[in-house]
Amino acid sequence: MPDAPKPLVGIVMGSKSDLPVMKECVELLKRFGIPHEVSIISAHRTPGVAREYAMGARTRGLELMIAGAGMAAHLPGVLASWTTLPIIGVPLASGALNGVDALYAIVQMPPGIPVATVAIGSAGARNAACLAAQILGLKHPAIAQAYEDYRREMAHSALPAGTFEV
Ligand code: RP5
Repeated sequence: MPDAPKPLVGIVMGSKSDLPVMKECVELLKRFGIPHEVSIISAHRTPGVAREYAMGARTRGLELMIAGAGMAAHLPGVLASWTTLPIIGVPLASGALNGVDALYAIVQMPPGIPVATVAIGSAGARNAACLAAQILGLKHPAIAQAYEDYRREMAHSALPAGTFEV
């Protein structure tokens, strides 16, 4: 049996409670045929693991990381501080502020260490996979094609089948 392709994307989330939403990101990456790995790493509960993971990512062949977190949501920024790979941050609605806290924490990175921030929750999780496909598609033609197919299918499903009365 041939070896599984090496992951290009590392999906990281702060808690297993983030998994139901981040699964939507994983499903889309699968659809685009993007090899990936999924980890649960907390920037505040396991900061050493977060550092090791980000520092070793490029050497292990990852080309970008997607990080989902809720509440103070420092995980994407912490990963970004330990690597020069692009980081996509997904704010999750897990606290009393419904994800607005996480959105601000992730999007408001000081200059020099960006995190490409997508929408709160499930729309963001899916858009993180789309953005990853767009970035990786610059180098990997099969991924660019898979994403174009997805966009075409989306356009078709938005078209009405015929005339209809409202
Ligand atoms: C963050 O705190 C996680 O990303 C999660 O969204 C939130 C709550 O974590 P749990 O208390 O459910 O583990 O670190």
